Order: sequence, then structure tokens, then C-alpha cells
Amino acid sequence: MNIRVEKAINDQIIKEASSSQFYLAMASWSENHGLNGTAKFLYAQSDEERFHMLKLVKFVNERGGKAIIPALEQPPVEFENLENVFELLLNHEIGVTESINNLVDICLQEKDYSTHNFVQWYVSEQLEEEASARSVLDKLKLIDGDKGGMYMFDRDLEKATVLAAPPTSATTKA
Ligand code: OFO
Repeated sequence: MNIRVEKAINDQIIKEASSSQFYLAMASWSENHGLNGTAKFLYAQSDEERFHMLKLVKFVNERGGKAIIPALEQPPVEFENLENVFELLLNHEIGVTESINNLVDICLQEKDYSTHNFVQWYVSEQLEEEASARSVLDKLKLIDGDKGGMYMFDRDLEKATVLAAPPTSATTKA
């Protein structure tokens, strides 16, 4: 496997694993603040990020490279409020999108078209995740801390949560 592409995917593995940890911390905070629907949504997001990481691990190994499982920094324990949680989540996703775009660039520079093709799945996934984070944040801004609104928001988010299935190989859809 092309060394530069392998390194860029290993860097992306760190990002996906960190996303999973970050969202897990947000889920746990939400659960401790009585926001069970939000917690369910964020636990599912955390699982999804882990699947994104796994897909990359499997891809590198299946291509004859070596996936590196990283040590991770501890995510925050406290958040200001729910709006702050989703602002952080959106900003985090914007950063991950930049990193995926960088990976796409490297694939093109190295003429690694099969990895480029594989990475397109992440390009669309990032579009969806940014859109979803923006729409949740817009709702929270509308509610503006109203208790009744927060109750409905939390209940709606629980209903909207679809748990992701784990990939069995790099080419299986997560
Ligand atoms: Fe892995 O999709 Fe977001 O970060």
C-alpha cells in the first residue's frame, strides 16, 4: 500500500476514534442530566464513529498495510449546556470533513484511485453528519432553553435514533 496514503488513513483512524470517545463523553453527560433521548442519540453517534474507524482499520489491513490502533486523549467531562454540546459536535465534524478532504487530496496526488473510491463513502457521510448536527443545533436555538421545548426535543431525538450496524469488512456499508 502507498506509504503516504497509509499514513493519512492511520491519521484518520485517530480522528474517528477520537470522535467516538468525544461523543461517548457527550452521551454520558446527557444521561447524567436526565436527557435520555439525547443520550441515546449520542451513544448511537459514538458507535457510528467507532464503525467508521473499524472500516478504515479493515481497509488498511486488507490492502496489505498496517493499521495502528491509537491511544486517545481524555474527552471533557463537563459541558456548559446542550447547545454547547451540539456546537462542539458540529465544529468537530467540520474538522473531520477537512481531514477527509485532505485524505482525498493525498489519494489523488499519489494516484491511488481505489482508495480514492473507498474514501468517497466518508465524503458523503460527512455531508450527512454536518447537516444533521446543524439541524439539531437550529432546533436548540429555537427552543432557547424553554423547559417544555427541551422535553419535546429530547423525546424527538430518542425517536429519531437509529442504531448503526457494524461493518464486517472495509467494503461493507456501516
Ligand atoms: Fe466519522 O463521521 Fe463524523 O466524525
